Amino acid sequence: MTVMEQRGAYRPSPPPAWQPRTDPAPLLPDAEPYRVLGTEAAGEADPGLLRRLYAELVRGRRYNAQATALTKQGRLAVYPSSTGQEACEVAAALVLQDRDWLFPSYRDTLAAVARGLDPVQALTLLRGDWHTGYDPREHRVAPLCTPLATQLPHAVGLAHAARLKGDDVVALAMVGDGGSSEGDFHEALNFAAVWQAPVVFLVQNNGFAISVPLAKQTAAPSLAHKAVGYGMPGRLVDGNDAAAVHEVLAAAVRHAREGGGPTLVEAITYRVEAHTNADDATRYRGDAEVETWRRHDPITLLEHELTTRGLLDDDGIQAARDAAETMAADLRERMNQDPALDPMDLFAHVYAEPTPQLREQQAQLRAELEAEGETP
Ligand SMILES: Cc1ncc(C[n+]2csc(CCOP(=O)(O)OP(=O)(O)O)c2C)c(N)n1
Repeated sequence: MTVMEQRGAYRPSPPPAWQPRTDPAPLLPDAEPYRVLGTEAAGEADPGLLRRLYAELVRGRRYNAQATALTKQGRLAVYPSSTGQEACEVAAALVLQDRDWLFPSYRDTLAAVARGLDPVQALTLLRGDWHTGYDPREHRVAPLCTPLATQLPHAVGLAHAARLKGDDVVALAMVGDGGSSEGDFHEALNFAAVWQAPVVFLVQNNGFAISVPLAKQTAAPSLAHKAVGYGMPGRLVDGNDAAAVHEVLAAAVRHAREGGGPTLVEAITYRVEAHTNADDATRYRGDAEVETWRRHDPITLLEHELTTRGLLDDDGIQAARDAAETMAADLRERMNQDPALDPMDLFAHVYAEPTPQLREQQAQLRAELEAEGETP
């Protein structure tokens, strides 16, 4: 048979059937960030929860101010303030049950404190005294994580393992907009969706990764849209509206707990202070932008809602401020005491079985301390 004859015998058939594996429409975020305060939805919010959120926001703001002051007094090496982002911090802590796990980044000290961590212990790492500074298992708060996004695969691993063991545990992992450009972000979200792990990812989009604005690090319509590519729902929320953040995160936690898999929540917020006390934010952004966000302040928004609805009066506001002041005074006093540290602790928790080199260095340090009359 000639080639032409063979061609003549060929009958094109339609390609094998194809359809999307899941319907992408329900995974897409809404066009506008979800809001509660100042809308009709606020009338349905639990007044007790709103008052609790308010007290925690006021306490959180005071904590940020005190920690920043401690850096100026040389008592704290560095502090990444979350002023302006307190709604995300507090809501993330409050939506979790005791048995759940929080995976914070370095900026999320407040979330850890709102979850019950001792305010001084939460600053140990930033004081440069000791590694994590607290037992992560006590309050189920993973170490405050400085390498960007590395806490995300940890959260997925923990949540997946808990599910395999049949434990009713949800992990909530926090990350910044800059962290969403990391490979670990991709790997964590991909595996979380493939395994349907009970994880909630909270991206606090505060506008900047140090001096880099969001537009210079992603062309995505929103960070929440990234969820669709992994096959999980993406939700967009006003990150300064504590009631809205709480509602969206609570729904995501419930969904994860019920076996529905992970959710990516993008909270639109703003870092009104510099990246840390070591940064000069005036070099990369203008006062007008900061001022616009100061007028959309999480505490003012909630206070306005509560007072106009008769759920908070001057005495209530004063009580929240007094409680915050008491916490700040205690923090100040305890942070002004020199910590008692044992240099030999350098060798603790490094390896289960120390290497010969470490043993040698340990013996050398012990001898030096003894020679100086210090008992290790
Ligand atoms: C893997 C890694 N790369 C770079 C850095 C340096 N770094 C520290 S903070 C930061 C910006 C992070 O911005 P973002 O994730 O938006 O969080 P934010 O500080 O705004 O809360 C960078 C690049 C780091 N800590 N870890």
